[in-house]
Amino acid sequence: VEIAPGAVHLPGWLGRERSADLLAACRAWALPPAGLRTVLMPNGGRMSVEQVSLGWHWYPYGYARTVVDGDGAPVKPFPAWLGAWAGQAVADAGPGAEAAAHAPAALPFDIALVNFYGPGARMGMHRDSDERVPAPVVSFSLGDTCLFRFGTPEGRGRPWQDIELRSGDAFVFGGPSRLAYHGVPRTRPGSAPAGLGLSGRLNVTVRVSGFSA
Ligand code: MD5
Ligand code: FE
Repeated sequence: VEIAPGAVHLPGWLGRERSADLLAACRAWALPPAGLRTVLMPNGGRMSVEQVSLGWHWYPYGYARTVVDGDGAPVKPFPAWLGAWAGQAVADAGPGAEAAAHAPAALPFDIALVNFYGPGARMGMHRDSDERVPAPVVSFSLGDTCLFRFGTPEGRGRPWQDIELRSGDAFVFGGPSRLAYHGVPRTRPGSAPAGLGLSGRLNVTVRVSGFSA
């Protein structure tokens, strides 16, 4: 379902097996060292979402190889299988998401950011502009349903579209949607599928850094 040029929602794309595998991987990634942490923003606020990075460590506002704003440990490796899933989701999303016009060369996916939303956690409207290439971002959701707000590249205000993201959904942000403002105004605690065994919401975004190793 294309909700804007290059922004393609793939409901249920993960299915049961990949959902269970991704959740198990997230539980391991959450552990220290370089595990789940809250992010202190430059304005002194603390994000309500807990986060862990793979491949390159994201902090406000840049990427590093160690957890420069946490325990200082080396960032966990980015697994090749996760890049393969993201590549398959981009292919399934169709040509609009691939930003073919801008792509210098097909760089491999090399970063993932894992966000955990407990009860009451949210993410304000922002755009993801710390990566150096316009390759698509692929998002995978597990657990509680959330309200996802998708705006425009022009600013954090209206117009926007409110969409529900559910456990198992994939979302591809490519082409003209890659730099759109977006956020998560709320989750729906208790809405996770009973069989999954997750209380809260996990979102995994898979990205291309454009940095040289
Ligand atoms: C989430 N995460 O549900 C969202 C989904 C983040 C973040 O926003 O930065 O970790 S990812 C949505 C996203 C990513 C990159 C680009 C665009 C949306 N976009 O252009 O709309 O935790
Ligand atoms: Fe984002």
